[in-house]
Amino acid sequence: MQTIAQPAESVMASLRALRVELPSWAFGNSGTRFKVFPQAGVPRDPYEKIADAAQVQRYTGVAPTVALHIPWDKVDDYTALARHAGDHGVALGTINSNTFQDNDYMLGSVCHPDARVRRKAVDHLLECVDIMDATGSRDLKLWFADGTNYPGQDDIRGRQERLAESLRIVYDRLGDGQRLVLEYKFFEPAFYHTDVPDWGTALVHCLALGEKAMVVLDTGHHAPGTNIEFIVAQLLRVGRLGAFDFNSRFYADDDLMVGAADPFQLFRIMHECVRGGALEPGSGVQFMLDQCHNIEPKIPGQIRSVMNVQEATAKALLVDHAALTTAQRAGDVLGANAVLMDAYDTDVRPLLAELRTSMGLEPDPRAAYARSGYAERIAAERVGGNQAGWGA
Ligand code: LRH
Ligand code: MN
Repeated sequence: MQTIAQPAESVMASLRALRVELPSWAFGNSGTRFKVFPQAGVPRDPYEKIADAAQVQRYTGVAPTVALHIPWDKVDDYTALARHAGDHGVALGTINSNTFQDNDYMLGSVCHPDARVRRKAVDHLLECVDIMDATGSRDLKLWFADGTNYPGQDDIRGRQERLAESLRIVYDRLGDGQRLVLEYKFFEPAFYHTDVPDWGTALVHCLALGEKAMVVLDTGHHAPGTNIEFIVAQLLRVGRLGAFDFNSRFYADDDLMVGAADPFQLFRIMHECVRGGALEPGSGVQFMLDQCHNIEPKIPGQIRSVMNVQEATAKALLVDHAALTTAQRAGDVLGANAVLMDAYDTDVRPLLAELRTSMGLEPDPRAAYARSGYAERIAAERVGGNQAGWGA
């Protein structure tokens, strides 16, 4: 693997400006339908989750915001929670709604046949916008588990009308500077059809709503074999890529550490992000992690994940675009592929260590965190109470 002598200042500047938002729920217990394994020191409330997220910011320097999930992160005073985040050197980010855990939502939420249930779901989404007013968050993230398990169970077209109607109510409530970001997923928990299954459906609804509606691309939400970077290129082209939920998977929505299962795919995605201007300041593209550390320690897992995003981004920023364009225009298939592979095959770890040093940070965030004794301290202190989880 080749290293890079002196990276251009523009590369270092882009890496210094990279921002990765952390999911509060990654610090709580999580698992599968088979088992949720508790871990020592897991937070018992949103305050402790934010303190743990601040550790990732402390050692990586590029993770200054924490996404909340409602009601998992419900508190009496969101302004106080935002102040607590500030005291820890971070801020509150995306507000994630949850219309997938209430008994009333068995047949859906915003797409449910019963108007009373749809109203209940919409009221929750409106409550999330109220929370955004208190936390100063820009984005309301909407993911709907809505769908059916058997053909004929419900009217697919009718459910789309209900979805559009519900989204319109929420969209019209958004204040200045606020957005809704709509996430798609091709299956699970619904196993026949999902009401927002793909980027096309999410885009159709966002275009119908207006400029404040953007699409969320969760890297674990596509059918195997999907060319995700093509979707990235297209959504950036039409100006509707609002956010990423980064994670990786070998099979389904495994929510493993981003870049762990397929670092080359993450590089190809970041290559299209560079090409499409997603790393430019003000691009409006939020890079967020959406992961579950079911068996691995959670704070180190988040630190490693942020480092994986940094590595893929650094490699993408090292692509020699002039040479690539020349080879592409000349129909030089192997030459063009080689330009991209040269960047991918570059060991960017020394460059990133140098970057961290230039930011006043330890070159190896994982080693620095391990030396801090924080893990041992929270394991000793956080005894009693209920460990946070998905509350399912
Ligand atoms: C759904 C999803 C969504 C979140 C949840 C934690 O699979 O990706 O983004 O609300 O995970
Ligand atoms: Mn997600």
